[in-house]
Amino acid sequence: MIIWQNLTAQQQQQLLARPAIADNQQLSAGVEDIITQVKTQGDRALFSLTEKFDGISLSTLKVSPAQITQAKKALSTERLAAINTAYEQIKSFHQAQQPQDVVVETRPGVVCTLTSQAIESVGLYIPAGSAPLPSTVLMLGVPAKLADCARKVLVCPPDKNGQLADEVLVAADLCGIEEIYTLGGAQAIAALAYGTQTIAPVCKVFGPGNRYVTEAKKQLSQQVPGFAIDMPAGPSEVLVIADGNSNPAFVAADLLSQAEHGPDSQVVLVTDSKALIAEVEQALTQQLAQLSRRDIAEQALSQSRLILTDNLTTAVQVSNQYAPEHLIIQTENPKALLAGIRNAGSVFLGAYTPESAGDYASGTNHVLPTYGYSKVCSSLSLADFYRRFTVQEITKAGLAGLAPCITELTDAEGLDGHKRAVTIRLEPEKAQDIAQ
Ligand code: HSO
Ligand code: ZN
Repeated sequence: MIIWQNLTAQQQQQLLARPAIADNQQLSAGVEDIITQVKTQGDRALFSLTEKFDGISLSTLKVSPAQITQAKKALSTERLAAINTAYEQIKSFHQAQQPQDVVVETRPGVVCTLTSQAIESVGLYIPAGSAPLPSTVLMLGVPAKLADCARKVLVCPPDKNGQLADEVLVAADLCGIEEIYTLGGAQAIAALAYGTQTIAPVCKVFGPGNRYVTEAKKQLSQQVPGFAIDMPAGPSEVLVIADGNSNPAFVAADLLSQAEHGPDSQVVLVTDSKALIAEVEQALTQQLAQLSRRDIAEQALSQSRLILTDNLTTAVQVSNQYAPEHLIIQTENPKALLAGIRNAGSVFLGAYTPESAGDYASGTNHVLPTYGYSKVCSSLSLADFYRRFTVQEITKAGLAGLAPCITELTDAEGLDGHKRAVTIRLEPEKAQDIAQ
């Protein structure tokens, strides 16, 4: 247990610092090499890198429609129904986010519009490290479908038999994704950025991935003109704010649900109740023993922090300083604390709102800023699948009204050409003189 007010400001900062991503130089050099291979050798590199990293020699990268039909047949009715229910709920929340045009007549005869257009081609990266994530297919595929992106390309690393999970294929099909490739890692991102003989390049890539994928996204977004990424990503994390009324078993279960993602997952509890910390510790030990992924969860827990604060206001401050990906507030009156929350990717209020709900099926997106980026980045939403641009139209009278303001400012900047582009339109005779 850590007593927050016994620490100096520096110690507090250190306590909340994310572990540095190890091996950085080696990692970036390795990824650079993969990118070069894909850029220069195309498909040939994709096959050889898949053999090297996934241990499987594939004869084709593209998933066929027959494989999707097969996947649908292979799944139980219950599983198909669950995928459908999650799909519908995620769709319902994202559909309501359709961007609206903004049209303003800023002065008579001057009309400015802000409008949106779907990004033409998008790449959706689905991780399959320790388990395939069909839920991520829905989180990326549903908004891509709703935005009506013309090309939606899904990539996912193969399993030991060179296959993608049936659930991944079924979810992709629901989202209307017609291009699916059995391809993962940095090589998949490089293929999406540069294109190969089989895979045409896309404009923007979305989705979480391991550190190789994240590094490839970073490098390629800097090196390929016009290639964008959704957001920087780090290991998944949760912070729970709880008080003496919280159910320790619920709190422990939430911490463990995050811890089981990976050994580098971060879990933090901040509470004003010393008794709760002791109870949560006990519940953690008890529940950990029952988890199939207890080894992974245990490693993550060894880096966990159980922090005691004087009161809940300080707990909120600690959360704002940490800026968690997920914030669960399990206090007597969680809404009262919400007003003070500044930085969090997604907030879960009350004892009956586990993170698992948002991870799978409540409707919110589970692709969220991690590693402190929730201070500046937003959770993934429909808007990320659009680009916004402005349109303006001005009448002659509108321009006449605007001219004194523009010409005064062109004078200030010494830009005669800009001034003329206005005055020439308002003095037609003079315009002819210049033309002669
Ligand atoms: N908690 C993860 C998402 C996820 N959980 C997928 C289960 N499946 C990152 O937000
Ligand atoms: Zn999760």
